[in-house]
This record gives sequence, C-alpha cells and structure tokens, in this order.
Amino acid sequence: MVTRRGSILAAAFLAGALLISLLVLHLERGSANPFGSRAIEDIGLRRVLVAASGPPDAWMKNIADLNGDGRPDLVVAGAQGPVVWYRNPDWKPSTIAASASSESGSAVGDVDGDGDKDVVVGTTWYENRGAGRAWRAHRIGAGGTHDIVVADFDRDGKLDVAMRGETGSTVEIFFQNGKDSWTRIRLDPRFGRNGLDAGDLDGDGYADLAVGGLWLANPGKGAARSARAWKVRRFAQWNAWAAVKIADMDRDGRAHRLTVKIGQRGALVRSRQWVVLSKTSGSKP
Ligand SMILES: [Ca+2]
Ligand SMILES: [Ca+2]
Ligand SMILES: [Ca+2]
Ligand SMILES: [Ca+2]
Repeated sequence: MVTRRGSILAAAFLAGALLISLLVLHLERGSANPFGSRAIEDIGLRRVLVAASGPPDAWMKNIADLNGDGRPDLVVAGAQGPVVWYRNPDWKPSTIAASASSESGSAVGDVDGDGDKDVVVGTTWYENRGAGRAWRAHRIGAGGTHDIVVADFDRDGKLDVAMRGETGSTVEIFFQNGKDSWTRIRLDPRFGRNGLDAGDLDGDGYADLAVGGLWLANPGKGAARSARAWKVRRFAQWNAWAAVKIADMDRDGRAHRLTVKIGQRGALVRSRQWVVLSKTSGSKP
C-alpha cells in the first residue's frame, strides 16, 4: 500500500533526481571536468593539503578516528604499501605498515572488540595497540581484495570480514573465531566483478550483502556460516562493474541499496520500488 508519507518521499526523490540531473547537465556543459577545482568551490568546499606526497597508487582510503580523540582521521594505503594514517587536525602521518597488498579494498572497524578502530588492508588486519601509536599485523586468509567490508555476520560479537576480487563473482566471508583464526565461506552470486557492501536489507537483524543488482540474504540464526543457506536475490538490473553502497537514505530505520555505475551517475533503490537518479549512456570499462 502506498502511504501518503511514501508518496511524499517518492515525490521528493523524483524532485531530487531532476535537480541532480540538471546539475550534472549544467556541470557537463560548463566544464570538461565537472569535478574540477572550480566545481568544488562552487559547492562551498575548502581544499586542504594533507600530504604533499603520500603512498603511491593510494587506492585504499578510509576515514575513522584511530586515536580516539573524537576527530575522524584519514587512513591511506598504497597498492603495495605503505599504510599510513594522518592525524586530524595537524595531519601528522604515522606508518601502520611499511608494505601491504590489496587490489583496492580496505576497511576500518573494531576487529578485536577492544574499543578502538583497527584497519583492514587486503587480507591483513592491523591491530591498533594504543591510540594508533603501535600496530600489529594479523593475516585473515586468501581471498580477492577489490572490495572489503566488515560486519558481524553471525552476531557472535566478533567482527567478520567480507571481500571479493575483480576477476570473478565470488564473495568470501571470513568469520572471526579469534584474532588469528578465521573460518572462510564462499558465496557465488554468479554476477559482478566489482562492488560490495553490507547492511541489514530485510530487517531481520543480520547483515546481508549487496553486489551490483543482486543481494545475498543472510540466513542468520546459527546458519550464517553455512554458504548454502545464503540466498541470492535480485533488486535491479545493473552493471557487473557497479559500485554499491547501502544506506538508510530516508532515515526510516531500514537500509536501502544505492548502486552507482563506475563513471556514471547511478540509481537509488528504495523498498520495492526504485528511482533512477540519473543515468548516462556509454558504460565503462
Ligand atoms: Ca582522531
Ligand atoms: Ca580494536
Ligand atoms: Ca562474527
Ligand atoms: Ca538481514
């Protein structure tokens, strides 16, 4: 049943979509690079130089408060390392690891449950030992590392890690038994080469996974570690190279899937209906 509130929200989404489409059209007509420095100034952002030279091929970027002072810090890692965090507000750099390896995936979360944020880069997690001053590397296991997300998929109180590579559709979940002990399951949605996010999409209290156009329903209730119990469901027809974000866009307490094609504008999927925000032709890669 479509409620009045639902109609208002749908109208608001459509109005927003139109506005964004017009803005994108304006920017594309006005500049060869719609995200150039002028566009940043146009929307009131201030450019801050954090480091004149950072890690090379810095594909891994995260924002998290690593020293617990309440200010979000920056974590940047190069494809082959180093892993560096920059302290807010003076941006003093500190090295977490001199070398690292990841296709592009990284995440931040309290992996060991001691109250501070730890860092995952590739198949290694770095234990925060004392407000970001010292770090210890722990291996998670073998898996594709293009996209990495963390969630407690089996709700045993220990954070788990999901990842996928760019060369196949397989998604791996590493369930944490302890700091150095992980149990891997493999899920294969048989679609997609990019994009992964975790969130509770069906509201059963267990984090599900989404890839481009498909989502993987966590069976929960003691079955989360059983790969066969996870069901693949479709929510949109979408590009195999999509980037995916799950967010509660209208703050109604339910997560929604936000899918954005690489190099394109994307779509917003809301409940059983979905609204295309803006979509351009000519896909990449
Ligand atoms: Ca901080
Ligand atoms: Ca921790
Ligand atoms: Ca867990
Ligand atoms: Ca769920």
